Amino acid sequence: MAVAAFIGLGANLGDRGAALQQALASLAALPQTQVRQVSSLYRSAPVDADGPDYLNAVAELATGLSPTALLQALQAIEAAAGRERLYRNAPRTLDLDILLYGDESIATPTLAVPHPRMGERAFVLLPLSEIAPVRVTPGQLAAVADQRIERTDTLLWPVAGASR
Ligand code: A4P
Ligand code: MG
Repeated sequence: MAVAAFIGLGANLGDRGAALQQALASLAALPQTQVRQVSSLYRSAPVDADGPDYLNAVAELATGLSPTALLQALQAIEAAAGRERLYRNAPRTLDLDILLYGDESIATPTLAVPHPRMGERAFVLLPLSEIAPVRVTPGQLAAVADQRIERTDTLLWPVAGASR
């Protein structure tokens, strides 16, 4: 049975917009997986990190892949985008994180869901609140109000803003 999984997309090196668009196409091509919704594209200051501004977005998938299989698929897409793991939070051509996987809580050495830091980050909470308002509280949004982020007019995906 398909599960609603929310994926955080980020890039702050190279042609960032093209990387996110290619990543969405790759997500849509995964087995047993559909892209249900994609948020607007946001530009954000690095949080706990250095380097250029990030482009960020959040996508909702309907997927029959297990959490582990989905994580492996995300890492393969990152690798294909030329992602290098130099050090933690290093600037990157593409970062794909599993934010939510249905209502599951997962805590293994390689996978933590919900993503442990998502509640502190405007670059996750704003795009997520656009496509899944019930998954974000007003208190969470208020707590990140000081982080620099702006919504862009770039259309990232044909289904942006589509209703479920
Ligand atoms: N891992 C555990 N849980 C998950 C999950 N839910 N989704 C493990 C994906 N991966 C998960 O990740 C390291 C390991 O985390 C993986 O091997 C996986 O087994 P990584 O992508 O190699 O390393 P990373 O990106 O440096 O770590 P991580 O945890 O993704 O970093 P964060 O905390 O997500 O921060 N500022 C702005 N404005 N925009 C951003 O997108 N991103 C980060 C990355 C920092 N600052 C940012 C942004
Ligand atoms: Mg990551």
